[in-house]
Parts: sequence; C-alpha cells; structure tokens
Amino acid sequence: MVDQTTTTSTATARTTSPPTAAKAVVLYGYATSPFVNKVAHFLQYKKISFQHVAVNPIFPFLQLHRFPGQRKVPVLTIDDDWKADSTSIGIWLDEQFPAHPKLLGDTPQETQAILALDEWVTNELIAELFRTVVDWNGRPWEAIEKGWRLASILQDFTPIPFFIRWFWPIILRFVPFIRRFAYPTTPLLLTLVPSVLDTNESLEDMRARQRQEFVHHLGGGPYLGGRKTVSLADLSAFSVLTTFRFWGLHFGPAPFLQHKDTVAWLHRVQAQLPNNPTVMPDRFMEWSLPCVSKLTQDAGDSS
Ligand SMILES: N[C@@H](CCC(=O)N[C@@H](CS)C(=O)NCC(=O)O)C(=O)O
Repeated sequence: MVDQTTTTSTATARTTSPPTAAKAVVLYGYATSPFVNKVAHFLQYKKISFQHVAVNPIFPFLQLHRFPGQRKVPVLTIDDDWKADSTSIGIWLDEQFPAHPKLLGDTPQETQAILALDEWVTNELIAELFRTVVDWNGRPWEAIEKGWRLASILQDFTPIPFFIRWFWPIILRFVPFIRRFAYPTTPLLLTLVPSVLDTNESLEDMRARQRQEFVHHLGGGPYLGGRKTVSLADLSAFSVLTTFRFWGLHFGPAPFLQHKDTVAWLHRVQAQLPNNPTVMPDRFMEWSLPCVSKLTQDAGDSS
C-alpha cells in the first residue's frame, strides 16, 4: 500500500508501508514508459520503498548523463550502484533483496521459464501497445486525444513546451524506438513507408491471438507458467495490460478484459499489489478492472 506521495517538478517519492528497505532505491524514467512502470510493479510487489525521478523525454541526457552510455530508461539506483533494463533490474532486485518476495522463482529452471515468459510479454504485449501509438488503430481522433492526454500527464512531471505537447500524438508516431517495437521485422527507415509495414495481422487479430497464447502460458495455473505464486512475468504482463488503461490512455477492443479467465488472473495479480502500482499519482487513475461476475464468456472460450 502506498502511504505517501510527494511531487516536485522532477521527482515523485513513493514509499511503501511499512518501509522495508534500508537501502536508498531510486527509479529514473519517463512517467509514461511501460518499462519504467514494469519496474515500479516489481518494487511494489517486493514492498521496497523507492523514489521515482521523472526523466524529461525531450532532454533525457540532462538526467541520464550520470549513467555512462545509458540512453534508455528505466535506470534503477540502489545506494551508489545502478542498473538499466527492466528485466535485468528485476533479477538485480532479487539479488539485492533476497528476503523480500521473489520475482524469479527458486530454481534456475524456474528462472529460465519466467524469463522466457517475460520475453513473450515484451515481444507481444509491449509491441501491441506501441503499435496503437503508431498506426492509431483506424481511430485517428481517439488516438490524437489520447496523445494529448499523454503529453499533459508528462507535463505534470517534467516541463514540455506547449507546441511540442500540441504535436505530441504525431511526434510519438515517429519516435524510432517506438516504431522498432511496433514493427520488429521491418527495417526502421522502411517503417515510414506504409505499404511495406509488417501488418499482415490486424490489431484486433493480434489482440485475440495474444489472449489465446496468454491462456496457454497460464497453463491452468493461477499465475503464468502454471505457477502458484506471482512472478516477474505476471507483473510485466499486468503492468502492460493495465497501466495505460488505468490512466485512460489505451483504447480499442481488449479481449483480455472481456474474458473470465484473463480478467480473473488480472484480479489475482492486482490483489498482490497496491491499488495504484504505477508511478502515477492517484489523481490520474480513471479506470478499474472489470468485474469477473459480469463477464459472460466461459473460461474455456478462446475467441
Ligand atoms: N529493454 C529495455 C527497453 C527500454 C526502452 O526501450 N525504453 C525506452 C522508453 S519506453 C527508451 O528509453 N528509449 C530510448 C531509446 O531507445 O533511445 C528495458 O526492458 O528496460
């Protein structure tokens, strides 16, 4: 449970209760990055107190220069050490905080299986999220409105000039790392040519296929990989599937939210986390998980 949130222009301090970490833990990153929020979920699950320092997306080097060679977020510091890459950070957290709930299981085999599932989450669910930013899912006005909302949320953390915020929905479409995630098999420059994009599968078909694959990955267990306890893979998937919806940013039909089996899993993971496990202040939350009992599909319905 988050019991304290203080915001300054560049930093948001979020402290879990009761404080369990004597070490100073700081999460650097864009407030709206799925990878940054994924790490926030790891920290919340492990009940590690941390401070979030919002990095300005226009001038990231102003804050990242102290991490040599690092251009991407998230970066996590623990006392005087630092690490980048969300999954590597998860592994590091288990090493640094062994007495806290584990993210990667107990054996090397479990760890390997969890990391493979996490890779699926990155290649599939994060790719889907970034694809909606680039191809607007055939709903340009909705995409523009969400892009403006995204910019105004970012503005709450770090100053962004008005004219840049105004063009934010368009700017996002051309950010190289977003296009690379959205169209992984198309060379970056060619992603600017709509006719060569690797979009044989519509977004709707992609989402339906991902839900089916996800149910397969659940393996009948309460958690991914048929596990009895939450792992790094569940937290990665949960953060990607819910964070942008919590903020009213994701749009379009979502098979994950329409089926009992996946919604029941979302509730199981949510129960292990505070109500707001993101780096956002509570005032931005404008959505909650659907109620399982209101869904009509059977658990076995794979459409
Ligand atoms: N594999 C990295 C990916 C991180 C990443 O791509 N972060 C984006 C923000 S969402 C970034 O900082 N991109 C800047 C760039 O690629 O130059 C992770 O899991 O943390």
